[in-house]
Amino acid sequence: GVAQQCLPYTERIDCHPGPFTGNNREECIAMGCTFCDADVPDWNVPVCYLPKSYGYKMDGQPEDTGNGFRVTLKRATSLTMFGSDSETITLEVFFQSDYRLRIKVTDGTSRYEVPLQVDPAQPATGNRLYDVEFSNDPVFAFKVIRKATGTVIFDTSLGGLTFSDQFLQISTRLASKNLYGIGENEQLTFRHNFDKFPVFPLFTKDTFPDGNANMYGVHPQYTVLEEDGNAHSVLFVNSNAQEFVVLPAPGLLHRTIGGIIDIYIFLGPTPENTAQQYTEAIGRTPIPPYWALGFQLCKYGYDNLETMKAVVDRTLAAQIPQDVQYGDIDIMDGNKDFTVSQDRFGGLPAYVRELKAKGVKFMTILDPAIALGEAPGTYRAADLGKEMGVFLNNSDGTIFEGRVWPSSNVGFPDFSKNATREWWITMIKEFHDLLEFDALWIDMNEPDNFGNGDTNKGCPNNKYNNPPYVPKIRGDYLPTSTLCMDIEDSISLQYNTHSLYGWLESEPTAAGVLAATGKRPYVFSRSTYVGTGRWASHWLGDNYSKWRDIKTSIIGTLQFNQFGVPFVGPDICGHQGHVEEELCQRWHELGAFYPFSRNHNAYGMKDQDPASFGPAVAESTKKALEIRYTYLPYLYTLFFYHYTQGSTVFRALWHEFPTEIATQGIDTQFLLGPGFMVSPALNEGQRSVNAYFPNTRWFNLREGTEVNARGTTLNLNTPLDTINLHLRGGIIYPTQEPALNTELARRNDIGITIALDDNNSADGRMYNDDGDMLNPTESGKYYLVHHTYANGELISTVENNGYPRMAEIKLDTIRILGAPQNLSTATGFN
Ligand code: MIG
Repeated sequence: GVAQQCLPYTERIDCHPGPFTGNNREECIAMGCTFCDADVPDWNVPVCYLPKSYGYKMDGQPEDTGNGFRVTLKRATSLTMFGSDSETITLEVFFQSDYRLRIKVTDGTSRYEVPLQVDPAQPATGNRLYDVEFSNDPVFAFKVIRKATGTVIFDTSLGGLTFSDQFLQISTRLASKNLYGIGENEQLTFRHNFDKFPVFPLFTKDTFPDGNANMYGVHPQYTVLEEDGNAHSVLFVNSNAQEFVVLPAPGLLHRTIGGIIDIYIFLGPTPENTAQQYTEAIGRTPIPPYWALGFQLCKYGYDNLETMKAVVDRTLAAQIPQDVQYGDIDIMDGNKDFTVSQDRFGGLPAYVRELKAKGVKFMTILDPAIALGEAPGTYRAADLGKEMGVFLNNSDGTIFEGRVWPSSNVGFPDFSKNATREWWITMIKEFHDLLEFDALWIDMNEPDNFGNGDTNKGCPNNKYNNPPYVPKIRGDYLPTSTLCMDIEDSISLQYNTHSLYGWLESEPTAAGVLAATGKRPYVFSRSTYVGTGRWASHWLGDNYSKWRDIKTSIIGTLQFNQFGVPFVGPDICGHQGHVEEELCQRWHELGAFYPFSRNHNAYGMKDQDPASFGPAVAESTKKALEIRYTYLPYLYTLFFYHYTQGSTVFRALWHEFPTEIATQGIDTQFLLGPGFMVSPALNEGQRSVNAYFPNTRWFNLREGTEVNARGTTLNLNTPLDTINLHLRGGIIYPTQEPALNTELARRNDIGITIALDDNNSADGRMYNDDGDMLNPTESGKYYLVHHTYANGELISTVENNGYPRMAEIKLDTIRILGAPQNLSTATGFN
C-alpha cells in the first residue's frame, strides 16, 4: 500500500518548510516533492519531503589541492524549493590542522560572507584526526570520519543540500544523541531532545525566554559527545536569519536565507579540547578585571539616588560582599545615552567617587539608539553623530528613525564604520568626565526598535524585507521590532548583518572604556555573535523570577561557556516578576557560583537585593558569597586558563567525565573548572538534592570530609540556607581570606586547599596580576605558581614572577583533604 512507499520519518528532509497556501498534497506534488501523511505521528513530521534523488552530483573527480579537496557540483534535479538555485557550486575542504577542517561551498558569484576573524590553528602535520570521503549515489554527499575510532561525525547523506539565492540548507547525520549547543534560545535541557523535530531559529532579537524563540544572540555552533566519550564541535559561519532542526535520524538540518555554506569542524578529542579549539579559531575572552568577579547589584528603577544608596547601605549593614553597584537607564535624563538626570541623580558623580574610595565600582548602561529630536546644541551625542554621519540610512537615503526609550525618534549608529567607532569612543570618554564609571553594559543592541522598521515609513516591500522563506523567528516578518533589512551599512545589508549589530558595537565600546578609564576594559552585551568574547561578555537577559528560570540559568551559562563567552550569568532572582523569598534565597546561593554574579530586576518589580528580605536570605547569601570570595583566586585562575588555553570556566560534568554515561544528561549540577562541584536545590520546597558523584575522590568543601560515593548518586540533605559544594581530589585550589569587596580581599592572606587523589597527590596553579591592568599575560606582568603535592611533600614552583606585590601577600593556610594520617590544617606560614 501507500505506507510502504513512504520514507521512514527518521529519514525525511522537509521539502516545504514554509506554510502551504492551498491543498497540501497537490502543492507538494506539483513541486516535485513526495507527499505521505500515512502512519505519521501527529507532530511536525514532514509530510512533504525531498526525494532521495534531490541535490547535486559531482562533475568529475574530487581534486586534491594538497591540503584538502575541491569538488565541482552540478544540480541534479529540477525540483526547486524557493527558486534561483545555483546550477554549479564548488565545495572546498581545507585541512587547516590535524584537529580542524573547514568546508566551504560557494557558487562563483560574489555572495555575502561574514567578516569573521578566524585565527589559525597548529598546521596539519599529516597525523590528521579525520578523513573525508565523498559519494555520488544517488546524489553527492560527504562524510567526515574520526580515524582513531571510525566514528562518522559529519555525514550529509541524509540529503537536502540546497544552494539558492535566498535559501541554503545542509543536513548531517549525528554520531550520537548527545547534542549540546546552538543558541541563543531558551533550552529546558542542556542535552537536546530529538523528539518532534524541534526547530531553533537564530536571528538576534529582544525576546523574553519563550521556548525555542530566537533570542538576543546568534551562535550556530554545537558539540556532540560521541558514544565512546570523544567529542567534536561544529560551527556554521552564517549571520543571516537561520534555523537548525534537530532530526530523529539522529541528525541536524541547517537552513539559512543568505551568505554561503561555511562549516568548521573541531575534532577534540576531549570535550574541553573542542572548546579550546573552537575559541582558538573565534577568539577568547580576556581575563576580566578582578573586581568584576565580585558580587554585583543592579535594578532598573531605583528612580533616585537615595534609593540606590539605601541598597548599598543595607547590603553593607548585612555584611554582604559587594563589588559593583549599577545605574540602569533611569539614571539618565529622559533615557538619553551619556546623560545623568539632574533632578533625580544630581549627586551621582560624587557618590560614585565615594563608592570608589571604599572599593566599590560603578557600572552603567548604554543603548545604541540616540535621540534625534532634541534641539540642536542641546544634545551632543546627536549633534556630533549627525556631523560625523554615523547614523544608518533608509534605502531612500534619509536617516532611519525608530522608537526606543527616549521621547523622540532615535537613530541607529552604524558600528561597521570607523567614523562611528571614533564618535562612540569620544562620547564614552566625555561621559566619563561627567560620571566616573568603571565599565559599561550595552543593551538593546539586537538592535531593538519598538516598531517594525522606520517609525514614519515602515519598510519597502522587496526581496530583503520579504524573502521567499522566513525561518521560524518571532514575528515572522524580519523587520519586526528592528530595522529594515534593505538598510545598508559599510559591510552589507541588514538582511545579512542584522545579527552582527551588538557584535559590531562591542569592540568600540571596549575601546571606549579603555580610553576613558585607562584600565582593562570590561563590557558586557545583551546581543552576541560568534567571537563576541574577544571584546565583551554576556548576561542571559530578561529571565523570569520563576523556578523554571533558575534551572535554565545553568543551561544558558553552560552554553555560553561553550560559545567562548565564559564570563556569563543570569539576573539572579530573575528579571520579570516579584520574586518569592525561597526562590531568591536559593538563587543567591547558586548565584554565588556563576562566573558573572549579578542580581538585577525590572522596572516596577519589588526589591530583590539580598538585604531587602529578612535575615534568612541575607545570611545565606553572605555565607555563599564568602565562599565565592574565598575561592576567587581559583576562579581568576580559571579565566587565565580560558584566555590562554580556551578552557571553559563553568563546566558540564561530562566535560571532565565524558565516558560516564550518567554525566551526559546532567544540567542541574556543574563544575567550576575541573574540580569545584556545585549541586544546588532548584525546586520549591526541596530540602534534599540527588547529586551524582563522578568516579573519583570527592570532599565536602565546608567540612573537608570525604564523600563515600563514586560513580553514583547520593541524596544530600540540603537545608534552605545551604548549597552543596564539593571539591574533586587531585587538585590544589588557591584561596584567599574573603572581605566585603575584592579591593579589600586582595590584601588578605592566601591559602591553598590540597584535595588528594587516590595516590595522595594533587596539582594546581594560582594566577594573579594587579587586577585591572591591560594585557597582563602579553606583557608578562603576572604571577603564576605551580603547586604539586606528592609523597607528603608540597613543591611550589613560581613559573612567572611578574607581579611584585605577590611578595607582600602571606601564604597563611594550607588545608589538606584526604591525607592518610589525618594531616589537618596547617597555618602560620611565612
Ligand atoms: O526594555 O535598561 O534586558 O536588563 O534593565 C528594557 C532597562 C530595557 C532591557 C534589559 C534589562 C534592563 C532594561 N532593558
